[in-house]
Amino acid sequence: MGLTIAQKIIKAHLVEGNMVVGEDVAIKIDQTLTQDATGTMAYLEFETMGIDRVRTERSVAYIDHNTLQSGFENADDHRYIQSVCKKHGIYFSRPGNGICHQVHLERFGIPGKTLIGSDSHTPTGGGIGMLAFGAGGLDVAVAMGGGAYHITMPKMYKVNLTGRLNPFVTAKDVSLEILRILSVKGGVGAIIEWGGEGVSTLSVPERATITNMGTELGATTSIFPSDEITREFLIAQGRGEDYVELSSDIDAVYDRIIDIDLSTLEPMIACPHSPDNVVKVSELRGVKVDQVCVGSCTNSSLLDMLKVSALLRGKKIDDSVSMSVSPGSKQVFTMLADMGALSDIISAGARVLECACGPCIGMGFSPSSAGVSLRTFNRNFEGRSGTRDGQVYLVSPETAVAAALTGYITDPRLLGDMPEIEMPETFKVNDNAILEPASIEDAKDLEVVRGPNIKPFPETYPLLDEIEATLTLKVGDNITTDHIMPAGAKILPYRSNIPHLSQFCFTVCDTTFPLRAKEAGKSIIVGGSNYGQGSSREHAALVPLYLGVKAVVAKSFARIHVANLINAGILPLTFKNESDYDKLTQGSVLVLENVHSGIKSGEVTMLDKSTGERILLKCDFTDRQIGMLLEGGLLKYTASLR
Ligand code: MIC
Ligand code: SF4
Repeated sequence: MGLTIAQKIIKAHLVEGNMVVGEDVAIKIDQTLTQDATGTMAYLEFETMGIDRVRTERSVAYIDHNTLQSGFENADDHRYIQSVCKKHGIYFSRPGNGICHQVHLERFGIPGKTLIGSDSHTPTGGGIGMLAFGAGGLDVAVAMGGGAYHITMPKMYKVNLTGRLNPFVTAKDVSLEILRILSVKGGVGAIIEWGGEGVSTLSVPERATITNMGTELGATTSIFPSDEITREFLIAQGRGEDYVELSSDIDAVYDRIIDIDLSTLEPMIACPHSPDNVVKVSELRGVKVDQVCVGSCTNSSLLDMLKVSALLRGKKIDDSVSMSVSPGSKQVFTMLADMGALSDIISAGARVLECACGPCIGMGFSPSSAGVSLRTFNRNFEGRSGTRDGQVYLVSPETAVAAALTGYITDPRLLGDMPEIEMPETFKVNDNAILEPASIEDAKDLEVVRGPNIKPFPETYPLLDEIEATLTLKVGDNITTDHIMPAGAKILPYRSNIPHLSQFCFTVCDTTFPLRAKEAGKSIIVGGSNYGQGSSREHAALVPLYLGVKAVVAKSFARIHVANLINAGILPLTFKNESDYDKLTQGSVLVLENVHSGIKSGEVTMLDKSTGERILLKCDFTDRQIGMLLEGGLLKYTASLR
């Protein structure tokens, strides 16, 4: 039987397990990346492992999330990360050098290699044929130490592309279309492989827009073949030697095939507050827009920016709209300037922001009260923009410009003819903002610098056989990690200070939760389906751990979050019978019985003391996961093996 591209890469990196769907496989990791909002914790975890030097082929730390520096906190974290990198063999991408996924694609991505990153959009690397996964910081720390990465062997989906995109219809619209078809849960447990003759019409940055947003499908990852287009991209980056061809076998077997004819697609838009709430732009024509943001790891490539600049050339943004443009990298930014395209953006009245995540994670540029914001980003979860009642829509750069010019949601095809975009043959390569680590010899004498904002990792505890705890919070379906542990300008600077962060845990859903959880001492959280979707932030597990959360009982979990819960020693269980969810009331006292034998047999009984009823819960843990849960998380488990 033939293999898919992903299966070929997994096979070449397999360390443990059989490649049977649903079984645990451990794979060797060639590259890692971190960003600063998750990186501080990841490097603190790496340091506790006592390993001198990273054991990967390439590890890179990016500073791109926390760049506001409204106090000493971010600057301290940056300094800490920079010093850790120098000492332990990690490349350090300075603040201003760009968004991790954009820079990694440009400068480090290699087809056929494996990559894990402490950021859920690491699958962006799939655009260049990498098998790239988002993971919690602890998993990234283990990989930096040379440990394998464990995943449940995924199903294989193929999206078969035919035809070619029409003018004003873009890779972003392809992403939104697949979200419309599959929903935010539709990719769970699957790797999405993009193939078919339509693939050759898409450039690497366009492919990367699509693999980037595969994260919003809940997919394990997404990947494109590596072909002539990939080779040209690598040559243009001065890295032609990194090219390898990658394709699936003709007789590769897929669990599901979805056909998309690119020529039939129209501009699409995701409405508040979910990336799968997708309709055609033409259906929303006439909705007033207050703000437009172009950028983020989804749409900040040179191609995206050149399109924006060409459409803005000689025009003026509507008086009622505030527009921001954040180029994805220093390379994109300098090339925009050199090509004269930046001045078209500035002259039209856009506010140019630095090369960073910025408004995407609520670091400034929040919309006005109930303001309508059209963003080229990948997530529009409630409150994420920093404005609680902000109405965020996700669109392509073309649709964003159409709204900026007219003040209303507008089908970009009404803008007239799409200007011809001349892509340069080579990219301007200047890696002077990527600092190399010290040599092994020099590293010995280097000190790691810690600021006062870095607080110790929360204590984890061995799993009790009987857990009596209060149901302190009952939430519904599709709870995101932005609900569990919000980000934004006021909170993000404290990513290395779990006690401080704990005041904000779940406050998007219930402002009284942190206090109630503390008072209860031990808590159980009950959730609906797809609990923990969205980001990879392990803080969405570490902060509940700090607040005494012992278990989460849900209808189903998102992949990275469930791994983070287990890494933190919090027990994730699902309902055997989903209708039992309705029987539980917030405030009841629950008892998980015979937990030690239950997690091995796959069934745990939960007594609801307020009704006297027993509810059956299930789990399907690997031996390694059972080990982690019993010991109190991954760090203690790893120590127990020594
Ligand atoms: C996001 O887009 O939600 C983030 C911020 O990049 C997160 C990481 C984080 O919370 O630090 C992600 O996607 O994993
Ligand atoms: Fe940054 Fe937004 Fe991309 Fe997350 S999704 S890495 S916050 S740009």
